[in-house]
Amino acid sequence: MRVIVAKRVDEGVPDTGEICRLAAAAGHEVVDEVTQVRPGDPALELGAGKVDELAQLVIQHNAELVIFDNRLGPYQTYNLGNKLPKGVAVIDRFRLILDIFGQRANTRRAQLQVELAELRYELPRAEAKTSLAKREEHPGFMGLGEYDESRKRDIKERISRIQEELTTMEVRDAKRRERRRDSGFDLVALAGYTNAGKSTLLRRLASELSIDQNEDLHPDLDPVAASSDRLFETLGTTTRSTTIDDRDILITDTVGFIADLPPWIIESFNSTLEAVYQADLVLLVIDVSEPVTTVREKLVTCHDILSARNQAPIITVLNKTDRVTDAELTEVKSAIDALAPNPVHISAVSGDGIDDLRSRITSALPPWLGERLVVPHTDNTMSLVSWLHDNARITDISYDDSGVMIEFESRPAIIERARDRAEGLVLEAGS
Ligand SMILES: Nc1nc2c(ncn2[C@@H]2O[C@H](COP(=O)(O)OP(=O)(O)OP(=O)(O)O)[C@@H](O)[C@H]2O)c(=O)[nH]1
Ligand SMILES: [Mg+2]
Repeated sequence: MRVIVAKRVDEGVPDTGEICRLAAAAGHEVVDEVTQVRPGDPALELGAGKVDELAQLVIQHNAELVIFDNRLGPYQTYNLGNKLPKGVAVIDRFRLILDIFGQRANTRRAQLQVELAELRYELPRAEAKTSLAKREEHPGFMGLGEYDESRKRDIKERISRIQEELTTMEVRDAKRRERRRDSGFDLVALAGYTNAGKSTLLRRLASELSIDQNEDLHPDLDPVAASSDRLFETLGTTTRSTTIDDRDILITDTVGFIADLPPWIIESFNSTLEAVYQADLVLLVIDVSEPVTTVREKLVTCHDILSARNQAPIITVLNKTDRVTDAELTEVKSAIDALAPNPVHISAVSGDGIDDLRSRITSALPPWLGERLVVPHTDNTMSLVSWLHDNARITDISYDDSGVMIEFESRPAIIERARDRAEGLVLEAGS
């Protein structure tokens, strides 16, 4: 659609870059923009004169849609609609983000999450309409009020049914994470602002494809798919395996972050973000090629979203170094020093710095512990040895008449399992 974007800021210079990229990501063509520096107007968001100017531009460009970068209340949306030519819709940043999510949602989970976010967006609007109708004495309005009452009930019921289904998926995911940890995998998650380069880095780090059948299917699974410069390219989760220093690692890519996301959108995507919150390590990917103030702001946004739930250690990864000079990189590093004291810098596209990143990953993962087991020869001894070959790093092994001595290093869960199995062998030999 032909679109005019509008943005109001309290002070400073309005920057319409991101809202234009979001509009493009939704498939729109931005034909013009209006901006204003002033306090928000309760009725129209912009000043009345600015809205007249906006209406003129709409006519002049034959625009079909107006997108506000600001959050619009239901009354503001209604009032603005009245000021514009008939048939021209007005939406805000959040409605636009939901539209993009809706277009990209190609898995059951993504669809449920988008629907949940939409219902949460709609609920206060239905409530506003109901209370408006109740205040009116007009009988026609009363009819509308009853309609909205039942619409409100429907929304609430649907919300709780979706939440139930998402919870079931979360339980399934949690079990899968535990299974994966039990079989010796460390879980690493990619997080970061949309367009930072997470999916590109995933493809760089993990060339092998190894995905559970019931993991969300996503176009990113296509190993030759080129990443494009579109915001919110990734919605679902994609997991691939890699091996670093003998450690089997699963890396999960997920939905990107963006500024000013209201809590109801973030909550709607919690089911996807759980992969980040429950990881052993988070790689926070930052696009270092943007202006220093933008890098800082985006880093703050990412920390805000993560800080609510994240437990894992975080490595800050400054990506796209191929686009900056050494001096620029140094400048960014010192500007974010307080937020991200020890970042790794890479180019996911050229491969620069990837080896550094790999070694930082292994040193940040929970350390492997050493263990020494002596087990008797039984029918099942060799199966324990081969299981340890698969799930641990065997540092020494010797056989004699009395049994087998195995020295190995692995994650605590594996050591626990190995001890149990060794005990089983002792019992078996004794009986
Ligand atoms: N020059 C350069 N471009 C990069 C680099 N890494 C990624 N890009 C480009 O940046 C754009 C976004 O990359 P993606 O990997 O899709 O970003 P993302 O973080 O997965 O984005 P979302 O899925 O929207 O959250 C693409 O056009 C990539 O080709 C890099 O190291 N250097
Ligand atoms: Mg992506």
